[in-house]
Amino acid sequence: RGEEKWPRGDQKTWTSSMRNVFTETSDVTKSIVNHVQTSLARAPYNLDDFGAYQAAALATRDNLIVNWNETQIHFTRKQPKRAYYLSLEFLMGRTLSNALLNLGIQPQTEQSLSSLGFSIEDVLVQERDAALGNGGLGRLAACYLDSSATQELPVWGYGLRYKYGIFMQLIKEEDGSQLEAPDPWLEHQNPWELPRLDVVYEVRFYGSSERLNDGSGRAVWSGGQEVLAVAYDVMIPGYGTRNTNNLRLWESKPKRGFDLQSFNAGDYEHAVEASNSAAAITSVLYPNDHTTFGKELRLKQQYFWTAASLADMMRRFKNMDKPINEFAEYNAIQLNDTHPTLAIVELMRMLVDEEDVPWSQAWTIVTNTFFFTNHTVLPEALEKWPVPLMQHLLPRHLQIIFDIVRRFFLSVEKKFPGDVARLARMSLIEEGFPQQIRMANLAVVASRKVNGVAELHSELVRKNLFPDFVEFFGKSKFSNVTNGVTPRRWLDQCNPALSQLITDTLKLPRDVWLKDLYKLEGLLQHVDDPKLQKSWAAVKRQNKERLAHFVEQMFGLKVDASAMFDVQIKRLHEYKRQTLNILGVIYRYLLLKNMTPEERKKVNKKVVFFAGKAAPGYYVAKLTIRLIVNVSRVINADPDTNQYLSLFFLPDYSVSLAEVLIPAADISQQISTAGTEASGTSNMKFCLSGGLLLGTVDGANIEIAEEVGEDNVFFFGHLTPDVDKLRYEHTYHPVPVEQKCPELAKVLDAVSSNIFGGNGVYEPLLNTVRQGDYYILTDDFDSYIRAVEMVDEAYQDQTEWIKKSIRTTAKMGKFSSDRAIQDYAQEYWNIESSRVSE
Ligand code: B1H
Repeated sequence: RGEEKWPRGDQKTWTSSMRNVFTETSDVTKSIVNHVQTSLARAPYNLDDFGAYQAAALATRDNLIVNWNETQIHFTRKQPKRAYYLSLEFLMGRTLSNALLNLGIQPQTEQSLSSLGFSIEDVLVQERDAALGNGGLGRLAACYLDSSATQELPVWGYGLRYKYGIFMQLIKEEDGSQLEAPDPWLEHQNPWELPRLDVVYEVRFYGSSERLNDGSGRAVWSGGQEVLAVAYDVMIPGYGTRNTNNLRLWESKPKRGFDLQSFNAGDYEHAVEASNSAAAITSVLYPNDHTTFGKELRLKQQYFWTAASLADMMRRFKNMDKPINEFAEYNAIQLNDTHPTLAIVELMRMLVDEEDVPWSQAWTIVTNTFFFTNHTVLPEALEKWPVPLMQHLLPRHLQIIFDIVRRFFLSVEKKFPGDVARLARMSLIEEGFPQQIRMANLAVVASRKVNGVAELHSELVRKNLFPDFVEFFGKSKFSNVTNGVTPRRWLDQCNPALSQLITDTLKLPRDVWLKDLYKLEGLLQHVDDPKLQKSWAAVKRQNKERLAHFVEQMFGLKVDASAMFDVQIKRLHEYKRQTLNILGVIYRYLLLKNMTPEERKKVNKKVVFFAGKAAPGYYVAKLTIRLIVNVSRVINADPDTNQYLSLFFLPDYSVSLAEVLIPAADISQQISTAGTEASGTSNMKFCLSGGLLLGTVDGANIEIAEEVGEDNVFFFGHLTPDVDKLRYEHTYHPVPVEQKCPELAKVLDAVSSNIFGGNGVYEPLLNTVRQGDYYILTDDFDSYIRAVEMVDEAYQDQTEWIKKSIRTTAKMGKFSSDRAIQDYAQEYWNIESSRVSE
């Protein structure tokens, strides 16, 4: 703060009273007790674990705020180029343990809590997950924030502060089906956010737009509904640095509490209507992962969020007093899928209508600012918005979209004269009743770079999704950034015993290899060391016992931690093929049933775990859950076989549940139909914890195999180029399952015969396999069963297995989100690290 004149009071008095992060245990204790007394207003003698959590969280938050504030001041002065990550989902999970790790005060806090009579494990689990996301896409955003802060990069996240996150999943006792309940995560005050009631923007909807027709291309948009966006800032600490970045989440609020005129006239309902509709915008996260829903409220969310975020960026930019033409030199915006594509149109609107920038200059700014990540090739996930809906909700934006379309058409026509079919394929507008706006095409046209999230996926993006655009813009606009995960949460925090063993083995301080994950390769030179092998196995066993204990508490059933733990945890979706897994489990069960007791003794003991939510309207996915649950009830109760095979569906999958499951897995199943899973990120997390991979040649599985070597993974199934041909065969030359795959047919018939109950309810699910079989289970089943046998065989040789496990962890360097964020920072955003002084 040096040279500047101190505006008020005596500088020394100010600065001598300012504090740094508390690192002494005694200071931590004082701070916790202080919060119990004042913030919580609770009596210390009857404080429960939840109260202790709240006080510890508030004490930790004070430290975060100090660093966060310093970081914001630092970057405001420094004026570097900044990057913004726009994501409708941030699946953060719990914060306290991560904040303690990153601040470097975990041991002190543990000690302090212990002296106050609390165990840190019991305190940490009091925290509710912040579950503002569906799955991989949202968790990726959270990992990227962690890595950006850790690498001291000026990156902010922008999202929505949903009142309700992803729904809570219950399993009905009567029939094993999924029930949804709300997730009121803000019920207790949330210590991890700072309400910025002073950071507010007005966002308009509906109304009308009049073009000025003065040759400038400008228009005036007026009338309609105005809603306020209020900022809530979530502090994102870096690991081993003071740098603490910001995630800004917007909450919607009515501009006026209620309509006074109606209120005075006694029409109270009408008086609060507008206020209810404003508050509704950020009330709930849409839970339909991978499918567009076409609902007005969702489009309202998207515009509300992008408009507030851009207004905020523009204000920050203007405070720097740079010419508007330099906007793209100071701002990079990453679009996390097409959900924030309206930001492109909104920036055009701001530049043209409000900043008086000529269209072509505005377009140059826009096309230098945006970057677009595609996360899926599934057609049902590609967003399209009906033109009439856009016209109604955002009339000015529709004009701008049509202006973009017109100019783009001219440039395509110039390069490929008369190629009408090409124009139709590339158009941002899909013809039909109604016409629809193709958001992905708009995002591609307006972005500087477009990327997929793993090598194979990026290739499919180029070859299948946007081939015409590759031809038009050139190859260099399309590239790949393979996903990554943060090793802080996904190794050190969730698997502390393994982290310690790695530190001891590498003889490197933990903070060195946790920031440079390629250092894990150093494990390779110790693979043959029997001592390491033994400790490695012991850590896995310990994690399995932790999970076994957890499941025993939940189900009241004994879980054998000496059995192989086989895990598939992810959203329920046909393309992810949980159905293949459960049919494989049934196949194994039927085999066991037919064995003599003597034969059974030779079988590899196995416990299978599933977890995951199904979108509330996704009938087949919900049936799959119901089948898994009911199969588990039968199998676990069968005294002939239950020592050898048991099965659990763990309800309400979450980040926190993943943190218990992943370290305990011997093997994970990553078995999507080839060419459908863009990347997958849990595959990386399992491998990081030494869980081997049973999977298809898909997404990031391929790159994992490249790193660890094919003999350390279990691959099966048809390859991507075969899939279309197989689907064609299914449609035009169908062969009955009985003929094509008799083993599978027997399994399907067993389910049909109601040995798992259901009275025929599973037929629609079974028929997805018997007829059409879009996800090619009938083609992959035999190869899947053989791969599972290979896994069983490999597990018999424990020493070899442990070596595979060590080799797998050792080669995970590439899959750190630090590497991924470096790729984005260098190849895309062109931003630089800058450290906040100590
Ligand atoms: C992924 C989504 C997704 N891809 C639409 N696409 C959504 C699409 O609510 N929606 O409308 C929500 C989510 N999510 C996942 O992204 C991929 O399936 C994974 O393979 C990938 O690892 C992950 C992160 O890139």
